[in-house]
Amino acid sequence: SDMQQMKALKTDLIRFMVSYKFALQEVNTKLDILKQEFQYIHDYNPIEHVKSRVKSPESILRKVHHKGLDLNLTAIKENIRDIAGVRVTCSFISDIYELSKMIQKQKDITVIECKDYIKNPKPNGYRSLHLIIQIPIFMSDREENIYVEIQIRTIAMDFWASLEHKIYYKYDKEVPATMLQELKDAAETAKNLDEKMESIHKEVNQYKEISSEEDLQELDI
Ligand code: 0O2
Repeated sequence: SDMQQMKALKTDLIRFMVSYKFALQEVNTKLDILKQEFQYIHDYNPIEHVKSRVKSPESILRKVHHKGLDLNLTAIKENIRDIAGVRVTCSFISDIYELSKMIQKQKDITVIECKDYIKNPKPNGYRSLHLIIQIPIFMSDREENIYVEIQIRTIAMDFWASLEHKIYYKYDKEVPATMLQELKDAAETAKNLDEKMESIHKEVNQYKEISSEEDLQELDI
């Protein structure tokens, strides 16, 4: 009957929405554990900030339309892989790759795709490391693999991307050429800053290693 159909649809929809919420919780826990473990063991924290979101229904529908998908949950689930999104900011580029490796090594995570817009920036200057992963979530009567997009960036990359995003929408996607060029220049500046910070960071680490060797000598170990 109609009533039964409505009820079934409602259950499907609720399951659909909460599965992304659960997947984000799983990923957030993993990141939090990595962050804490790193702090305890290495006395250093590669993760500055983590932010996650479930894509809004409007935004999902826009993407369905844009990609010319059938309007059903199965098609959406399989083809829109950033419904659950996590953005991680790190201090240094080396942290990004370190963190990405640690995520990819985890046995319950399947890496579907790794897009390196740091080695290959987008033409507009956008840089970030994107991982599309699948993570299992365990519910009362089933197990499901859920896609999650993890974007890993430095603070400078994030600063650039959020300004670019704002400008893109402010000009309703028709950004004047001069501003596009300015953004590209800013992306180059951000890249130079990242490289400079990385090299200073490395220098400090070398110094730290030397001085801890001295500590050991002092301790006569
Ligand atoms: P929102 O509002 O952040 O959710 P896809 O369309 O995702 O299947 P694509 O284009 O290959 O395929 O994905 P890509 O390049 O990995 O980009 C996905 C997300 O990365 C975007 O999500 C943005 O969050 C971010 N991103 C990519 N390119 C840019 C860019 O040039 N500038 C900024 N500021 N962010 C970018 P959405 O869904 O487009 O947007």
